[in-house]
Amino acid sequence: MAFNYDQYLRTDKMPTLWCWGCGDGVILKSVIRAIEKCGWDMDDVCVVSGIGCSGRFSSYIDCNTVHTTHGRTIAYATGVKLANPDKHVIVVAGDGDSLAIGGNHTIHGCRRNIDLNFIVINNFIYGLTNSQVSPTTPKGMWAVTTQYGNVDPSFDACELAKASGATFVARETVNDPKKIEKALVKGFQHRGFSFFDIFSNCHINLGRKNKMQSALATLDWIDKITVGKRKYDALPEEERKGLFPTGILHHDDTQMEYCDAYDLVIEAAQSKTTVPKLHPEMVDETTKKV
Ligand SMILES: Cc1ncc(C[n+]2csc(CCOP(=O)(O)OP(=O)(O)O)c2C)c(N)n1
Repeated sequence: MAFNYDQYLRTDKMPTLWCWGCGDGVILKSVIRAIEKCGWDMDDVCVVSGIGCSGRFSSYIDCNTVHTTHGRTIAYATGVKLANPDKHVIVVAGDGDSLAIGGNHTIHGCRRNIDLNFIVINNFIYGLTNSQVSPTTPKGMWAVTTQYGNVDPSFDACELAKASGATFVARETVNDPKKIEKALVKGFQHRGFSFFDIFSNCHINLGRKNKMQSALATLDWIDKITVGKRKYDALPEEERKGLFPTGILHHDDTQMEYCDAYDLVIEAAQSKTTVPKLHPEMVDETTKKV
């Protein structure tokens, strides 16, 4: 039987404002299927999104939603999660939102290992505002702010997340919705900060201005720049250039989650003892050397 998406959507908001052929709808459907697979009740889910085409996510999905300010999704989501630790919080932000204006918030969300599911819809450009360069725009590409070609090296968002302390890091593309769903299910079930870098096609504001005239041409390019992690790992360094590995890139279940750590702080405060004395597992190796 066909999957019934309507029960998860605000159907009165359809059709979406996304351009025809935009990959964001593929991600929306993948998120819905992953929620269903996890058996989550929509009343227990909160979707927090920023500003941008990606920000429309919270308008379309029918659960608790917060459409927040540009670059500040993590701040809002951290508040939602700390106040409601039993709820499932999914954060959706564009590459500009999460890595430019919100880059600082992203690294500290990763560092805290708070149980958020952070989905970066990475279309390599500021989509909504018509083609300003973003931290993931490849070098040499045209953007309205880099009309002679972008000279800034781009971020590998997954490397940034991993280095910042995210305990689950995955990358997939809208060419493979089933794989997105699978990665989301694994990440949603992970207790800690789950970071998803999902490549999406913006053929309108990236593609057609960079010799990829159609949605399909942009999707072909995304296909060419991605390769499964196992294949990627087997490639010699030289051949990895211009490629991004996909799949689950990092998974560490050993780190304490932030709401759990915060419970220990509350316990310590209420018992009027210091945190290190009461909870030695919260003290890191550096502090132990005092
Ligand atoms: C504080 C602030 N600065 C700038 C803007 C204008 N603005 C809205 S969306 C956006 C960029 C969107 O790009 P991205 O985050 O990559 O998301 P996309 O639209 O591609 O999904 C900008 C600069 C804003 N709304 N608020």
